[in-house]
Amino acid sequence: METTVPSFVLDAASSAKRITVLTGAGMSAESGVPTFRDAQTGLWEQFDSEALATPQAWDADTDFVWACYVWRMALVRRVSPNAGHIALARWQAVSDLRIATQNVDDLHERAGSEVLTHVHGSLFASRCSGCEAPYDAEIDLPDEPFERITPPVCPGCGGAVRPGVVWFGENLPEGSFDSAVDAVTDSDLVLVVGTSGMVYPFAALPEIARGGGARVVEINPNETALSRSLDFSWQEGAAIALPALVDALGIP
Ligand code: BV8
Ligand code: ZN
Repeated sequence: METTVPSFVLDAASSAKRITVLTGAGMSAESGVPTFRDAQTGLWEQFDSEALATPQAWDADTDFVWACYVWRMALVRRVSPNAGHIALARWQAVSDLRIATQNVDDLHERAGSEVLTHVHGSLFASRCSGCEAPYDAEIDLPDEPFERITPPVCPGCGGAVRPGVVWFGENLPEGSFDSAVDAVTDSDLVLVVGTSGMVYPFAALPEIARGGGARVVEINPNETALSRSLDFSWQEGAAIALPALVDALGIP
């Protein structure tokens, strides 16, 4: 069944010279990656994802938290970019389109997109929790989830290797938030795709975009904390809406 692109969205996208797309976990949902606030799958079902994504959880039970992130790496390695990721790559190939994502997966890149910034880091950028040195050795990804895995140790200082993600209470990577602010304040159109808009400072970007004169459109099947403060809320999934929009723009 053909998806109709709302006229507000099509007009804004057709006339936009510079576009920034802000993505959250919903962008990867149709690839089979559970969103951040969906109940954690499997072993971690009974744990609140926010409680797990903290330095306190890591200090309290390093092997448990490392096992959780190794499982998420394995899961992302098993899935593929969805039609939404691919549509953004098609669009970026012919337009001034930047992507700033909260997602720690690499599905935008695997679809062929260039990502301006991963404000919450990356699952595949493990580093030493002591000296911060990047850890580039292969990490064994299991076929099924393990409750506890002892993380590798840093060859340089013997510190425990940690996931390359930003936990709650940790600062964003140097300059990442500023580059996202520069992008949205320099755009005519900002798309906010697949985020509940609850995590700051990223969730402040749509408001900052509007302050900079951009039209801001949300693509999300559900209403969110941001819905009322945007120009248009398109209640549709990313893997449906984005291909329909890119097709309607006549992009190959
Ligand atoms: C920081 C990595 C200082 C780990 C994550 C005010 C200002 C500054 C900070 C704060 C503040 N108030 C509170 C804070 C502290 C905190 C915070 O925001 N807490 C929240 C809970 C209130 N923030 C921090 O600690 C941040 N650090 O602030 O440092 C600072 C201050 C100023 C400037 C710079 C620095 C660090 C936060 C980073 C936390 N780490 N991830 C990991 O992944 O394990 S955040 C985590 O949540 C993920 O990255 C995720 O992307 C992110 C947001 O979640 P969403 O992406 O929105 O996902 P969610 O599941 O919530 O929603 C999915 C959505 O998709 C839903 O709406 C659903 O309807 C939709 N959807 C479903 N299917 C589809 C779909 N949409 C489209 N298509 C579909 N098919
Ligand atoms: Zn080290």
